[in-house]
Amino acid sequence: MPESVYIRPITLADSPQSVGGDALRLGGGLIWANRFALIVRRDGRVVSRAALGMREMPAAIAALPAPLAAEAGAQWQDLARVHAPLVCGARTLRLDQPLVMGILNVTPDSFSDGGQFLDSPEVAFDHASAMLAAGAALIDVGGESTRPGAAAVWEGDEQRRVVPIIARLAAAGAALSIDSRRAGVIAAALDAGAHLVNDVSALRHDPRSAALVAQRSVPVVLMHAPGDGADLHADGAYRDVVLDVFDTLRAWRDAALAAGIARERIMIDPGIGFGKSLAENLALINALPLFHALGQPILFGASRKRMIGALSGEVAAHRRMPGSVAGALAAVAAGAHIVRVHDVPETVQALHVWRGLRDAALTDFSQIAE
Ligand code: PMM
Repeated sequence: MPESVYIRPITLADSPQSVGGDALRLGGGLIWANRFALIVRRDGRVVSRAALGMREMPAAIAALPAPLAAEAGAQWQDLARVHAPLVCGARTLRLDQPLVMGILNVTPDSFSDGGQFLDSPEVAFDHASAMLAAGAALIDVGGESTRPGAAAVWEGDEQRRVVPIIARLAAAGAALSIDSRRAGVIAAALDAGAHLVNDVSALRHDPRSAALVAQRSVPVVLMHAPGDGADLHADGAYRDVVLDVFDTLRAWRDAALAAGIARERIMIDPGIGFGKSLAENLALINALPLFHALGQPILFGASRKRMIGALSGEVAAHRRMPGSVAGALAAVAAGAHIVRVHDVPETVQALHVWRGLRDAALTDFSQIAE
């Protein structure tokens, strides 16, 4: 493996003013970084790591060998990339402040909400409407459980689960994403009114999906799961989980670009809980600011997942709301653009408080008295 380079923001600043302007705005959001680790890997091993201030970075990047300097220069630009809004039909979702995506699993067996909505279209519609009323910017509709060991679902069954509720919610004006890794389901969901594709296999499970997303010109979420995208929980064998997931997402982003998907329509997601141990999930969350260096909006989902249970005494999935809110806040504090959650009102309230604190920090520039 040749050498590779990474720029990981390691210190966040309250505001640019608080550090005399010596800070970079990450991903066009509300987060500013003022120290960075410049990391070089050779054959999978980290061979150098320097901690540098913002003003020291351009010279350090220029001093790298040529191919690394070009890649590091691109990452330096991409860390500060301001993302275009997502166009979802009549709705435009701005990415300059964190958004909440509400989860609607129309499955018999999802780990935390399976069976609640499959046979009750009214209950499903009411639940989605309540999430929207509580402040969800969009609803993610899924018809396949991705929990470990879940039974495979036929494409036709998956389609029958998601299409009616998508059609009904689209008619009511909701922004909607389809959580599927099958092109037939994605096409039917888009026809029914979905606006965005959320593929936990990053368009790898079904060879038809990338061309479909390109042709429909819709935004897509590329989520990381190890393996070939068939077994989403196949054990990842990572040298360094953070840098490996970064490299993999970059390769899949580039494959999506090669398939004709426009750069501004691609979002990335580290895939918390998919083929990762507790320690690996925690490392990814702590390193989330690095992922801005890919130059794509970041989506994050840890809601009610096993890691929340593992850190809190294995409480049952439906009792993991407080821990899930803590996880969403950690992601947003690292600049995640969208958090995918089950507990929308609780998460929205927490984000309002976080936003108030951020706004106060960004406008607090105590001046030296004249
Ligand atoms: N997690 C699940 C399903 N879909 N999509 C994205 N983009 N990111 C995730 O983390 C993710 C996902 C599994 O959780 P669920 O069964 O509660 O939906």
